[in-house]
Amino acid sequence: MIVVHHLNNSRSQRVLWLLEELGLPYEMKKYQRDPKTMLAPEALRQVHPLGKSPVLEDDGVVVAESGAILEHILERHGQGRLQPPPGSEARRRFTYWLHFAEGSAMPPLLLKLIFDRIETAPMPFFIKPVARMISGKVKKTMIEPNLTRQLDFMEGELAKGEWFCGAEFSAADIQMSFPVEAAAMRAGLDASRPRLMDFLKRIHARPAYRRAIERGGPYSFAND
Ligand SMILES: N[C@@H](CCC(=O)N[C@@H](CS)C(=O)NCC(=O)O)C(=O)O
Repeated sequence: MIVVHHLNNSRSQRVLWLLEELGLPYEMKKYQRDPKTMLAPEALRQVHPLGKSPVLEDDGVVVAESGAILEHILERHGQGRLQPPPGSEARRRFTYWLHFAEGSAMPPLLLKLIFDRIETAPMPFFIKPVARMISGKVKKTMIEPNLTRQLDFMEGELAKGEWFCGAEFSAADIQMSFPVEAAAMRAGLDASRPRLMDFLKRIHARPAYRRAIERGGPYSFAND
């Protein structure tokens, strides 16, 4: 039996979504973020030493990292579905986007979240202007140019096909959903990038996406 260790409001949503797309049976063990710190509870560290979500258990094997989890599910249970054939150009793109989502797209989004929080964090009044100045500079010189370049790049890539690997929907679209959703929620992705906005509309309309939300609960993309 597949068990998904699911933290509310988190990346494990993508794992539920893939399982729903493939129609695989699974159980969910639910964990709640600390309402103050938004961190995962200690109990997740008993499943995997890093205590992050998602974690998957499948027949005695424990797999962490959402990209690795998606690959594991496809390899063991996918029967060739939701991934382009090995050796194809689409497969090369598939591998690229699977890594890009967490390796390249998420870091600047996470940095933006942290530096936005620094600007509004409670602190002595005489430190606030300094904190705001430093944060503003880092965002302007480093984080925002990176975000803009990445969003432009993703928008351009979607001109090559309806989905990230081309004409067919794949698990790479599931993996890419998180940074695209997060960018729309907190990094200025809007109608000026119509292909990415249309991507969001199309994934939200998928029945499996909706079933995953029903089982796992809604998520806001306001946390890492
Ligand atoms: N790159 C990892 C990131 C895992 C991660 O940071 N998960 C977040 C939830 S989206 C988490 O567990 N946060 C709570 C915490 O850090 O305590 C993946 O894709 O699985």
